[in-house]
Amino acid sequence: MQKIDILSYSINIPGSINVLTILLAVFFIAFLTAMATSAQGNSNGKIIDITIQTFAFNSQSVKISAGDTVRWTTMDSADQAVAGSICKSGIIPRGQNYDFRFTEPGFYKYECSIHPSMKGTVTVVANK
Ligand SMILES: [Cu+2]
Repeated sequence: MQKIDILSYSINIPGSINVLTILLAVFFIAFLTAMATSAQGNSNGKIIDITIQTFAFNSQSVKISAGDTVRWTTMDSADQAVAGSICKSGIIPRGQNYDFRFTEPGFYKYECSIHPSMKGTVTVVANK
């Protein structure tokens, strides 16, 4: 009995090692992917959220660093749209968003192309 146990144990070892090796490889690849993604996130700057609610941009004026991304999200039931000199969203339906990454320092005005009384500004300062 004991001999059989030892035999089955020694047979199982290589199988366990293979599974362990595969698991370790999978975790290692996942880890590398996570590291690469986070490094990329840093070089791409922050995400600044602006909600579009009750026909207004909130916040109406934001100050960001070059390389940051502004994300406009529509909360109104009406369609909205962001239109500036360098950013044009097209129609943003409710619950959806539009991302634009500002890479150049400057003062950017924009409005909603559907409701031009909706206005906002983005000030982009140089990334130190
Ligand atoms: Cu609008």
